[in-house]
Amino acid sequence: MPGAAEHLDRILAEARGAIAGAESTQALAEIRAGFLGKKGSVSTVLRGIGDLAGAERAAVGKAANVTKGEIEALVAKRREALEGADQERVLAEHRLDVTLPGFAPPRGHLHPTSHIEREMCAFFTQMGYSIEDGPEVETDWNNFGGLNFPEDHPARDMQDTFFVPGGNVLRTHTSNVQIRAMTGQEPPFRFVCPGRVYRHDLDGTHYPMFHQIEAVCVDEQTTFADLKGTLFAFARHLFGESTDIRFRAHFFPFTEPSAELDIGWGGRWLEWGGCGMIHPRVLLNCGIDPERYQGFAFGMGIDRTAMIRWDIPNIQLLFDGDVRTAEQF
Ligand code: FA5
Repeated sequence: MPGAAEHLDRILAEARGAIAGAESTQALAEIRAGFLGKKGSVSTVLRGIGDLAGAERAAVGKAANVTKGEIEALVAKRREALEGADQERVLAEHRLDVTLPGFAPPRGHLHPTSHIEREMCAFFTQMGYSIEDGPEVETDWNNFGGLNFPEDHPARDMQDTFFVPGGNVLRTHTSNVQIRAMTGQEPPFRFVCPGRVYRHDLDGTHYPMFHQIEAVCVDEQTTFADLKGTLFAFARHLFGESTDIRFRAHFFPFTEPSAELDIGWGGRWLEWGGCGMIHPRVLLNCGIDPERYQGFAFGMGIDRTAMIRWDIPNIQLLFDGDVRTAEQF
């Protein structure tokens, strides 16, 4: 093959220029195929050596293989450079600024009812009251009978009861815990019991499921003055020193005398709870001697307390599950 060496030199020079000018790995692969692929110029030379005479065949074959090796080396070097540049570009485009402040995850909030319930319980535990508990599905005796509600007496209708099959009720008030906690306990004692209660009731200040807290204090000398003093201190602690508080004579079968307690709220009186001296028959029902012991009890709505405290205009706002309500407290 005349001038084979020069031909291969030209191919190599051409390859050198083309490889150096390749701007992407894709372009580089196409350039490589133009020289070393099946129809590439070096491959064509290699295919032709079969027609050459012995000595020339060896020389041209060797030279072509050297050229092929040099082109492979040039391609590998250029590929490495292009891949490095690609990586640099990706890193620059997706740069992550680790000094940027992160996104704060949303924080949970106590529901206003839970918030005020804790505060109400703390007021009493600081004064030595214990915390008692009772079930929400209750016997007729603990919810009504033991509390001196006569059988078939309209007083049971005072509380729009939900009856449960089998003779039980959804407790209508936390006063059921009076019977549970006092039965078998020897005075003196004082306790509070917060919890859920249920009534067939619905308007801006009433809800079918709501929360009450009950307080009971029994010993040999507790009087109505103690009841008033405790309630006034409690109301002022929750709503402020200048709170308007009013006692209004009332009837409950389980207290005598009894009163309802109103709080001045938004230019009107809002009922907050009921109270009175525990009826001697209730003490007797719990095995406590009413000739020796006496005491007071009161109970109020916890949700109602939250409404008064934070000027929440409608009780339903507390129960519609909108986190924006809870986030305001
Ligand atoms: C009672 O439930 C008595 N057990 C309270 C009591 C305890 C009196 C101990 C004497 C001694 P009353 O039905 O008035 O009383 O309810 C008490 C308070 O619960 C109300 O003043 C009000 O604050 C709240 N309340 C009553 N019904 C609802 C309701 N449907 N939704 C929200 N709060 C209510």
